[in-house]
Amino acid sequence: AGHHSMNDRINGQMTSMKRILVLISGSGSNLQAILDGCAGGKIAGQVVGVISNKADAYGLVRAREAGVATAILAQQQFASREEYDAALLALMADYQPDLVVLAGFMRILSADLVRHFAGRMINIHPSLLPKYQGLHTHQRAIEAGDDEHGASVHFVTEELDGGPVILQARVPIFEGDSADEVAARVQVQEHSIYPLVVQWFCEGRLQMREGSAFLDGKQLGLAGYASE
Ligand code: NHR
Ligand code: GAR
Repeated sequence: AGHHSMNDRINGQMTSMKRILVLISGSGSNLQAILDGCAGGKIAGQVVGVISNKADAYGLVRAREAGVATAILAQQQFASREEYDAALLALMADYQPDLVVLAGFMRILSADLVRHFAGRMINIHPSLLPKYQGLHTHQRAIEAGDDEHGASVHFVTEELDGGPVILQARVPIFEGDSADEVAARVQVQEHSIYPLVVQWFCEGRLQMREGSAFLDGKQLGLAGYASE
């Protein structure tokens, strides 16, 4: 493919690289998978910024190594959730993102912020939604005796982990697995499905309309693409 300029003229139409903003709180392995997808030409977009609510998130190191602008917005600087979210919204808007990617971002976002980016913000959640919304999903799946688990990419809506699912990946749970072993197995799958969904969005194939996800104009089912 060689080098692309920011804007390539294809078939007489101006197509531009989508501007991707990633929010993290931790290690940033999903961020890395997306950075690699962009660098390898598999994603028609560029990560224009990485925002963390934790100053020590390793994902910030990954971003800097990739030459991506970073920002830290720590909750301790703010008196209330409302003030934090207002500052976060303003900071995010500065990057003029086409797509906001939550990648291990551990703070619940206010309705105002979510509405501002409606249809342009996605999350990866470590469970087969609608199962196990919220936290500690691996442990909960093990304790329930489930023999499978997984991850879901979904559009972010005001309902926590309740937005329409775009794509899921499944993994087995084996007898005696620890939560860490299951988490590691899930993460391997996350690193393939998240870049794929980001690419679908960047190609203009993915939309949220009236609370449903659409791929190539076709409404996706409750478990997302091709899983029912
Ligand atoms: N915000 C909205 N409005 N909707 C969603 O679907 C969101 C969201 C923000 C984050 C990620 C989500 C996940 O994939 C996500 C989805 C954090 C919590 C949480 O309880 C829950 C779900 C998710 C992320 N956070 C605690 C809080 O009070 C803090 C926990 C901590 O700091 O360890 O914000 O699972
Ligand atoms: C991922 O497994 C993601 O599914 C999960 O955190 C991990 C982040 O890893 N997300 C949540 O639990 C959101 N509440 P990473 O920082 O290495 O991408």
